[in-house]
Amino acid sequence: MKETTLVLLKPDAVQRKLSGEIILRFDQKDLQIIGLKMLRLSKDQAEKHYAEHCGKPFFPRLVEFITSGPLIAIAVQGDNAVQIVRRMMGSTDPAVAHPGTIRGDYALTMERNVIHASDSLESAARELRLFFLEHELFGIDGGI
Ligand code: FUP
Repeated sequence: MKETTLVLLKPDAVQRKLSGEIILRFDQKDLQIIGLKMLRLSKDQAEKHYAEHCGKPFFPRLVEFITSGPLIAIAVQGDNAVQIVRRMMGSTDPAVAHPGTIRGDYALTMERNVIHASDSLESAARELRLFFLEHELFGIDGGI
């Protein structure tokens, strides 16, 4: 089934100039980029995006990190895009992420793990709305 998922190239990825290499992986996989923008999140936007982690010990540092500089938000579309992009991304902790995955290849620590991708269709729908207006998405058949 055609799905659209939200990818964030986090501030460490932008600062380390990894965005090109990561975007190339989605292109090579034949996924479709249907929206892309650079922005810096406000504290409020970051807290909304990571609402499920509110109250956890790592939450303040997570919000501080994700708001620390510009990030690149990408809407990625394709068959089973949610699961496929999660698999390309690798485990949350780069210490156990397999080589060949994005986190496995480019990240060293959980607090600077380079990339976010939605973990379900429901999260994808919610997160895409936080980052993109309808007219900013260019789906293959016009929709997401
Ligand atoms: P993921 O879906 O792989 O990005 O992982 P989570 O949604 O569980 O976590 C979101 C972000 O919180 C991770 F990218 C890194 C950070 N995090 C920590 O810093 N410490 C933890 O113990 C868990 C997550």
